[in-house]
Amino acid sequence: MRIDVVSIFPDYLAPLDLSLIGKARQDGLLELNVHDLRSFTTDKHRTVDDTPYGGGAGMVMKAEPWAQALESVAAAAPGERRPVLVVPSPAGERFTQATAYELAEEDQLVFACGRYEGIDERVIEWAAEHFTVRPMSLGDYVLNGGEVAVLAMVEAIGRLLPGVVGNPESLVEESHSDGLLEYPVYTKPSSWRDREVPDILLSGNHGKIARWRRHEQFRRTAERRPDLLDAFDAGSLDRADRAAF
Ligand code: 6GU
Repeated sequence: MRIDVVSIFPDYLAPLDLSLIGKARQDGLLELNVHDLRSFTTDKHRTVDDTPYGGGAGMVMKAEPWAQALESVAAAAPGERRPVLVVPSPAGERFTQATAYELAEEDQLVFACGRYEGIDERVIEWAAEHFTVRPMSLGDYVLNGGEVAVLAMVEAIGRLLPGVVGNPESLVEESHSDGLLEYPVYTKPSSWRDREVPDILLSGNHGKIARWRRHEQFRRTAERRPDLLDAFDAGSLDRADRAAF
């Protein structure tokens, strides 16, 4: 997969050199390029923003530097398929684990990090000629710009690429992979500061352990994220699930 990120703060994306994603880049599993939007300006002051038509607070990102940047990265498209342009915005569609799985199937993702009050809307319309455009939000709160959201989205997508996570089984049994939160986990010692690991986990009975974990998933989800249970596909419940539910 190829990922291009366009930002006026390329240094914000430096953590993508580290850890799992940094290793994936070193191993050639992921090609990731960060571009400075200002390098696509032509004026002396490298201007990327201007005042909003209609008035109001703040500044709006100008269209032409974005068009230059996006044309440049689209020209480098690695595959036959049109690249996906992800536009991080609190006004976007919600980014979920399902979105991460979808985007992990693409040949090229381009992330357009807006700042200020956003990017001139005509860029988003025009970009649909070259890209599949996906405005995406992490959740219902406001960040100062798209960069931190891109760190989160690239990590969520990158770890799903083949070979990036050493043991692919760890992707199966994690929160949100099956619509429920993860069960609690414990390690040695079995007794710590007068707190015991649940007996069942020491029993060696793997059938019982699996049922206990499933039950804990439902209990936790009901307590912390009841909205997920509303959306949970009741048709996929097996008999043990129904008992736990
Ligand atoms: Cl993707 N961008 C910004 N600027 N704020 C956000 C967000 C994204 N998701 C939640 N808040």
